[in-house]
Amino acid sequence: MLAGATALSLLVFGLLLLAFLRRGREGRTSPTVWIGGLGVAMPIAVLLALVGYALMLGERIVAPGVSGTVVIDATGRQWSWEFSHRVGDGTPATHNELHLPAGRPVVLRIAAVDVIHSFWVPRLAGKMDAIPGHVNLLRIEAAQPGIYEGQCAEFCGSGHSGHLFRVIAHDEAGWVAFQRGERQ
Ligand SMILES: [Cu+2]
Repeated sequence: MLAGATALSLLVFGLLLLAFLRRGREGRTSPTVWIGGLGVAMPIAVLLALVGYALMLGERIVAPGVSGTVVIDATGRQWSWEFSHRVGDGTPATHNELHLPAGRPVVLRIAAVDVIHSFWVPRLAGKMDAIPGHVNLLRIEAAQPGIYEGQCAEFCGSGHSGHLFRVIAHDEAGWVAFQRGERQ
């Protein structure tokens, strides 16, 4: 977006400068060409390209089924989060601690058991509503191993301000250990 906006700005300011430099001289290009080309055709081409790119990106953000994708159930309740990691045998469900592998896409199946909550890890992804009886998908990816703070972003009662959790992104070895049920 920045590169595109910069290129368009340069073009517009360049044309403006040209108009000042050639002030008083008769232009050879008709106004219709300017309006049709730069006023109609170019915006349509730019907007179509941007819409296409946005749709592609949107699909990538929500679509599960990418190979190597880890799927985790995230369930909100008053006032805790439960995470079911569908990996390994007998991997325990965790409370208020979401474990995932760093550098790999993870699809969360987000729901709630009582009222509407909202799953939010500001450094990893946008907010996603956690709704009773309905599963919302959210694709997240932690680029680096580490701990990321998360919180409920929908007022959900008197315990809302304490409705917090953390995301623990493991490196490869840590993720293998977690899947084996070894907690560090
Ligand atoms: Cu909540």
